[in-house]
Amino acid sequence: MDDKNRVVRTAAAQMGPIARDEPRASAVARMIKLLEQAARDKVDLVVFPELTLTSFFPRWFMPDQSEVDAYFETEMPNAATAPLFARAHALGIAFSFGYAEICRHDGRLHHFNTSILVDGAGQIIDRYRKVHLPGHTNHELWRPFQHLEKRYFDPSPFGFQSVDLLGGKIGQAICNDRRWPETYRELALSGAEMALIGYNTPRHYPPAPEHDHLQDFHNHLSLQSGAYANGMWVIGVAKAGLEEGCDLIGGSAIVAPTGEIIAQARTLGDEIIVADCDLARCAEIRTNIFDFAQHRRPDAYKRIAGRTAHPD
Ligand code: CDT
Repeated sequence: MDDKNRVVRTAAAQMGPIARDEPRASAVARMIKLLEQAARDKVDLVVFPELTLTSFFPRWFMPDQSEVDAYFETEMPNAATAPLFARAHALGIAFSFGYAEICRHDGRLHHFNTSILVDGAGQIIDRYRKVHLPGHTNHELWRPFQHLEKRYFDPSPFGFQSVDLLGGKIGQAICNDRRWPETYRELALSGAEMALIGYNTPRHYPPAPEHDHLQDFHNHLSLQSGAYANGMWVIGVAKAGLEEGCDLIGGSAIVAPTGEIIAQARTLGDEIIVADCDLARCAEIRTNIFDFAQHRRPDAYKRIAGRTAHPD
């Protein structure tokens, strides 16, 4: 492959709040509007946030599983999202978005927090299921709002991967994954030159409210350090704004392999930001300071893959 000029014109399509009673058709119509805006900008790839089709429902404790399941999709595309697939196909634009997925795996039904990547011909070419599920399992009444991802989703057994698209290798991760250095390193080791990461991040973190003022900083710190230490483009995309009384940060950003923010959202609503992401620029980092083959020392990193708890 010619490593010169592998530019993927990429849009981060930030979404504003989605109301609890907002139908999927409305969210999809908003997505199509952003897609068409991106098309006017000659974009190749549009990246939407985590759980794009509905309100961020893990903030509510729902004792009735059928009420929970109503937020999930059992097939993709489906009637609600078909117009998005059709429009993107007509425009020849690749896109990714997150949704709650029920699927059969290993003989039983699983609930995953999922993100798919769709190519310009409308084919789903990658399905990523969230590895790091934050929050808690039980209804905790002391919190002003819940974060029940550990209750409503199964952690992914599939790990991280990247796929061929637009002349490069592209991988996905979801929200809390972006805070973990292992996410980017796993993606980079799978060959990823660009990571697509949607998020829903409340400004208020009930267990440590003294960190609330650092939410935007920690968001960019994670995206930028992940990009730099792995020599990859990182596209961070928020669902932002005041959603059902919960303040979600914005700050969607396109980060270069040098760790620099190239484009950043200014609002907390539906907004696209666009950048020409030259995948050949990954080599600036990967053939120098982070030349994995030359300088990585996996023999010294055995604990990383060996256990999930700290040894006492
Ligand atoms: N969606 C998601 O993963 N949000 C978390 C919120 C903090 S943990 C309760 C995040 O890491 O942004």
